[in-house]
Amino acid sequence: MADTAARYDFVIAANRLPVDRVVGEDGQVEWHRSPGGLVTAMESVMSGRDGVWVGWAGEPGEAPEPFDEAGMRLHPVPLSEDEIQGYYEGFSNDTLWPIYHDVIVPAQFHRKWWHQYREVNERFAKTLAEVAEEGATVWVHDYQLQLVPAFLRQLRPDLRIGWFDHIPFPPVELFGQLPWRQGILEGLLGADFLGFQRPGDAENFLRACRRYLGMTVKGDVIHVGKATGGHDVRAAAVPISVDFSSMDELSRRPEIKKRAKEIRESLGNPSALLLGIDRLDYTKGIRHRLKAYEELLKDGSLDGADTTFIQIATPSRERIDAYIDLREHVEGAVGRINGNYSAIGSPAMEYLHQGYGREELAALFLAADVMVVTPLRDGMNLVAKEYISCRHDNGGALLLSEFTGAAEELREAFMVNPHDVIGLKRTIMDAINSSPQERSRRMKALRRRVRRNDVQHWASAFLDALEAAPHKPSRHGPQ
Ligand code: ADQ
Repeated sequence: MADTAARYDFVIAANRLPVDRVVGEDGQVEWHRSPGGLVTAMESVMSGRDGVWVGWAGEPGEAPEPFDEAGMRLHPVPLSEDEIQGYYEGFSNDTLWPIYHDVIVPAQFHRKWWHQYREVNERFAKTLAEVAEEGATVWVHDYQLQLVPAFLRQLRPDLRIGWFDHIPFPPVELFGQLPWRQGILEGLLGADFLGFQRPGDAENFLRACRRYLGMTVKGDVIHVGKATGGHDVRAAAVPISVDFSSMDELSRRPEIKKRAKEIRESLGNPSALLLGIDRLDYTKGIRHRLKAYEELLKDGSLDGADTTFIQIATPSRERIDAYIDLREHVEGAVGRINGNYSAIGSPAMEYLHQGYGREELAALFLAADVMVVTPLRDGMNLVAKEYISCRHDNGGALLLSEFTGAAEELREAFMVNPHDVIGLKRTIMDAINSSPQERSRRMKALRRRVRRNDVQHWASAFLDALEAAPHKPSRHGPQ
């Protein structure tokens, strides 16, 4: 049977497919599974089901034919170079991303980007409508695809449609800035269930529906009138997590422990090793943590010859101005800190603008005394949970911004407001100076929580909520 005729009863839609295209030395194209918990979680929900993942393959132009990789069927959606600039870099990452992250940098509004966003969302919906079996479950991911639920419901009212928001949903005062706020809300309301990272995000969404669509909300359910589909939509928090057991297992391997030791030795065995691992993004608060660290070195609280801060900053969105500016700022600060405070063989900072494999990340987590997570706003922050998963020794201290989704669960972390530089400096010192007993007490509690609420738990909770969500009130009645 030709693939265009193939139908699946479980369909995932995300901006990107879970693979990266790699051209081997012999010129052969290979697809490598992308790292990260989402793929692992989706693999586990796909196993035993007849599933397909719909998304962009990462290269402009015509899409490759559907293929199998990472244990699933992958169905590419094409994007032109112009659409990558308008739908993805433009509307998704230069309009929505800043609005949804507290307008840390100003959002750019361009009508052309909005039209491209609509067109690409419609294309995704059409593809989904083609590959979904009668009555299938469709799980749409993230802010790039907020119009897909309504486009898809129009084409295929028989489907059960869920959407999960990986990033925050902004308060109405910020969301209201969007010239296309009504269109976004109507797009989302095509779903049966909308999942958010925090209860506060779901509340922000419900409030926006009341304010900008004049809708009535009962508890966490909105009734969408006949004119726009006539069904009920539930919005609730289902916080994402990590694959605890696989990170735990990985970090117990002798070669990872050996590598962790090597990392410390290569830095001159500092008394305190601090670590930051982030995409190089202005939401992550990298500038704020470097400012605090530099001041601690300057005022003599820390000795640069005996302390090292490793900052791994994965390249991200490198054609957008705000990211270009951030990179310049961070690299300037790193150069200044090292110039002023390093000793030969004992760097005050180690900065790496590169991606790493899971093994190296696990070794870094195991090596670090203090994990520094200081976002100004973050949907969840998986790095914090990965650090916890790797600390089977119950060692290490997690310093965590209260503006992450993770802060709602990870109460035993050393909490900080990254805007408060004095508080940030004090908490860094508290974390560095905390006793092994205190670290162990905190880490044990954190590990219990992440072990229980892991990524598989998240995926089942989302799918259960989607299954149970109010669907067609005429038949089942609103819940
Ligand atoms: P991100 O903003 O990308 O995710 P985060 O949750 O921290 O942020 O996830 C980043 C992932 O990339 C982690 O799994 C991390 O290990 C990995 N990573 C980071 N640097 C790396 C490097 N140099 N090499 C290899 N891997 C690296 C968005 C939202 C978050 C939300 C997630 C999931 O912004 O708030 O937690 O989605 O919903």
